[in-house]
Amino acid sequence: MSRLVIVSNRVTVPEPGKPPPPGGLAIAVKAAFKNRPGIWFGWSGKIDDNPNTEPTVAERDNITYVVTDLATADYQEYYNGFANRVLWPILHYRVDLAEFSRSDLSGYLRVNGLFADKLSQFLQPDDTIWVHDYHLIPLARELRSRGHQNPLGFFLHIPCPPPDLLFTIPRQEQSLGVMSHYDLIGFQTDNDRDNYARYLQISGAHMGRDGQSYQHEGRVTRIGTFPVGIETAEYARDAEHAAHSDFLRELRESLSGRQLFVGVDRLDYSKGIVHRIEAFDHFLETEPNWRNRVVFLQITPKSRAEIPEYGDMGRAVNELVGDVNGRYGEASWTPIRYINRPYGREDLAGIFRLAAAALVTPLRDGMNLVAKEYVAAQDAEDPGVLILSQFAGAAAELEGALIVNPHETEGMAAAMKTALLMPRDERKSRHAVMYEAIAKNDIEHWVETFLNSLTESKKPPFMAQIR
Ligand code: ADQ
Repeated sequence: MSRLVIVSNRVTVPEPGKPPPPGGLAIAVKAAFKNRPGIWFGWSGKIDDNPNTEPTVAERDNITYVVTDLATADYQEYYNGFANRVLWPILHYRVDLAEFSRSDLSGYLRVNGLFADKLSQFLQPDDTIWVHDYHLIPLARELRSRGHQNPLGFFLHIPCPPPDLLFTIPRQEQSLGVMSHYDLIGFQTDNDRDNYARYLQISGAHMGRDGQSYQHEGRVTRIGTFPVGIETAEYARDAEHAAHSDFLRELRESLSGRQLFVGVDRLDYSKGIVHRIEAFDHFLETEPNWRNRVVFLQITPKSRAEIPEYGDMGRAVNELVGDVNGRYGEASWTPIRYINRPYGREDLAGIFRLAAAALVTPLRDGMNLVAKEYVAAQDAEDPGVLILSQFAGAAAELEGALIVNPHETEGMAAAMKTALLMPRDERKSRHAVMYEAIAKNDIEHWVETFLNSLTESKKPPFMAQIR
């Protein structure tokens, strides 16, 4: 078996007793190493302005973590700049929030070159290289230009919008346009993949007959859909176990028989937290009978705090939570419990199991693992209800959810009431179809199908399909 080399922006070397930072990508990627030895390469999360510092290497389980620091300018231009103020908003359909500067783009390209330089010394010719997410789109070109001919795959964890939006990325030919150096590009949904295929067509790419591959300078790149999953069976076990913990007992007691709604998201404008709270507000306003009978627990660790749009959004949420609690709250009841902290996986799984409904209502999301974790955590005999945005990639798979449009306050409020009143039989049948989907398409399935497809991409019969 060839070694697997995974590259992602941020790599956290596990420390005993320290929970990993919340984030869907790291959780998914870690699972790829389960039965494979390999290297996980990326940014350490530290800033160091000495250009000669060598990457740090640490072994944990069967993973070799290789992490490198970033200089202040790199961090600002690559991470806080082009990746998170241009690519993240535009790929989440928020052109209005994008802030472009040429120096940020050159910082982005420079850091991709730097990653390629630092990674090169660790690569062997038969390694399979899998690059993750929008921070590292040009990495394949950088690696190829340093002579690496390894199988090279890329997976985009976030959405891919239609071409009109992609073309708003200034100088997009330098970022999105250099993906032909990969052998395989994976997307979360068919919609994302098809959007990228149309972008390629409009850009004049030489498409294969199947519409899912293209050729550039003698290299064939395949595109495909690989919806990311979770460790479904393990998660379900954790949730069952957590149901008996002291933590859960305390939480259950604190509810005094009230129903629980749960929302779990990084603090990010794509997650629709403001819209969700407005809908809960509307629900309490129009359904006075439910006041004092339901608690909404929103768990939201802060992320990307140095980017102004994130600070603005954090303040908007604080204000709204205070407003709703002030208007409806009573001495013995706080309608919204709002927490800016990560929780351990087991505690979170237990919270999901206890909750009558999960509010997973992003304005856009590549997939959204919280939706899948909520389904996995339920008691199949008495499951809760998933309220899910039609704009989460997960909506394509989770047909048993109550699908909502997060831009329609009344519709979301109505779904909250429907969830609370849904008969057990309907909850069970909805849950059963969703559980079946996430058990089949679990994380192992995602890893296997992507890596098999990457191996296939290198084989001659596939190459012959190109006109
Ligand atoms: P994220 O935007 O980070 O991921 P998501 O898929 O929901 O979003 O994953 C978040 C993960 O962090 C979940 O596993 C969740 O349990 C965990 N988490 C969130 N808040 C937490 C908290 N307070 N405490 C502990 N854990 C917490 C990106 C894309 C998604 C895509 C994933 C994976 O934006 O669309 O699903 O990558 O591809």
